[in-house]
Amino acid sequence: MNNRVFLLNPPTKEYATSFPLGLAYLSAILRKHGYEVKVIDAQAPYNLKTAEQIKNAARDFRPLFIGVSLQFDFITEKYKLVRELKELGYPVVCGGPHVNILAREVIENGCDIVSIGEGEEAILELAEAFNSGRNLEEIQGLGLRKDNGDIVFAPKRREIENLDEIPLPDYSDFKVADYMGTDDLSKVDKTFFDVFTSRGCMYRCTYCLASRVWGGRQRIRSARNVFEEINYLVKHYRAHHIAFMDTEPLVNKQRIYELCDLLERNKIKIKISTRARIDNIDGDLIKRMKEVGFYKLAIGVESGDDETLRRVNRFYTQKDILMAIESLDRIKFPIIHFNNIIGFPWETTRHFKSSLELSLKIPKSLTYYVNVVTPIPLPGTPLYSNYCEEYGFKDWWLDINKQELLHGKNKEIYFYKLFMPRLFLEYWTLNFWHYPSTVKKEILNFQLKIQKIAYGKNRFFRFLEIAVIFFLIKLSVNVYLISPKLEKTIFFFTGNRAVMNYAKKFVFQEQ
Ligand code: B12
Ligand code: SF4
Repeated sequence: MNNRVFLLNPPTKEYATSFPLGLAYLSAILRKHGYEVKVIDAQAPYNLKTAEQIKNAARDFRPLFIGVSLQFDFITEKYKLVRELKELGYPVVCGGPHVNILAREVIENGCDIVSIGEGEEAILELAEAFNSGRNLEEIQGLGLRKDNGDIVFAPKRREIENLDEIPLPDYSDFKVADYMGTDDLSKVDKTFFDVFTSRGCMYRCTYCLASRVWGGRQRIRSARNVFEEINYLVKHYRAHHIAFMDTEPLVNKQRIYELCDLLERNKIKIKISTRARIDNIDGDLIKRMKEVGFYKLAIGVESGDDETLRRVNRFYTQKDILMAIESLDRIKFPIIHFNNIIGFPWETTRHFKSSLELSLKIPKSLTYYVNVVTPIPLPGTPLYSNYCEEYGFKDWWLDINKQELLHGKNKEIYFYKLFMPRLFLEYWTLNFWHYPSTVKKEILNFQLKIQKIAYGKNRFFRFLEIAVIFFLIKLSVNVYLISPKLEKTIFFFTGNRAVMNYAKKFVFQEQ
């Protein structure tokens, strides 16, 4: 019997900012059942691994099988690596968000076996089956290519009902320094540890695939179980910042109240950032959360326009957004992050104006930051399937040029990126929606206006300072539109240390 399992987060240009939670969950459950596990995160920025190093490590480890986690970024390169790993002679099993959406594509591109859905029970059953010779086709949630070439899928795997039964993620394979450049977390002014307090989302926003990845029903961990993880991170790693990364942690309010009580009773001092929908903002709850260390809320407002909000299935209005903002302002919640998406295919100047109008109504006393992106038609979402034929972007993630534009680091507009790292121009450059040049300009201007409002209201910059910086940003964008090379040449001084240090004033480290 071989009890060794090799797990891999494959290399990509999009580096990891924290430990790979998915693989940490899988290694925890495997180790609990006596398996020996080797995990490689080839995306850790201070310890990047090449394909050759990965293959050598897998060869030396002689595993029962190789498990690879897949997100869609640079997926064609990941497929290439999967095929190379197969040549080592070990079965390759793929799981993760991309597999949950496009399992057939993953098999067609060379993977032996795919695991759809949560991996904890699946990977155990799979390891046992490899050793016992059980027919893999019987294992729920698996897909594979049979000897006769047919691709078959077993029935869907049931979701894990009691999330508290899953062991806490095992981080013993990872080093903080590989991700942060230092082992001393007190030197890093950034949230490092991600915690998932629930799985699944009951909403159905048309641009999001969360419910397709995790199921359309929210399952929650108990407050005690979440507390145990936080307590472990604080005691073991001296963590001082953590982020709840699940889709909507605040849906069950009672659970968050209980968690607040546990943090307070046990005198756990930690800063927590969390995601929240506008319609889950409850003044009393947020006030209590603030008392125990919650300090940042990331809110996907998405739009200030009621028609757009309806068309993306958000089901709240600008009025509701303003009411929530008012209550956050009353509580003086430390930091709010608003995420906006503009440029949906039906949107015109009228829609952009409503979002701008909303931004102008945000009170000056609220400390907030904004992200503005154009919509990405992610595979598995209605935004993709409803528009892929009309706009000609079928299977766009398989196009390496598009991946380069979206995730590659070679498209940065120097000056713009230095001062406005929160604006994702790559998304706009991809031009899924064939914006005419007038609309492109309008989107860029809109992004800058929204940022200017946020900066003007929240930061202690002099008026002249903001005016000059935004003038230069606009100039750099316009030069870039004419010639990226020219922009690079003109704004070459942005590499200057003094300018870089000054730019830090504009960049909020914890975003
Ligand atoms: C945290 C997070 C990040 C962190 C990653 C931190 C880290 N090192 O893990 C950061 C900020 C770096 C990040 C970046 C990106 N992310 Co991200 N991210 C998330 C987020 C919020 C949570 C992911 C997570 O931790 N899940 C928890 C773990 C437990 O789940 P999991 O990894 O899926 O693993 C489970 C199963 O999938 C399965 N499984 C996974 N791997 C394997 C392997 C085997 C062999 C088996 C059997 C099972 C299995 O078992 C696990 C346990 O149940 C999700 C959205 C969400 N709320 O779900 C998006 C999400 C995963 N990200 C997404 C995207 C697109 C990206 C980016 C490409 C963003 C971009 N720039 O456009 C980059 C890619 C970076 C990269 N290469 O990893 C998409 C994925 C879409 C897709 N179909 O691939 C998601 C779903 C968000 C979305 N847009 O809807 N992300
Ligand atoms: S955007 Fe948020 S609320 Fe909407 S489906 Fe995705 S996770 Fe759920």
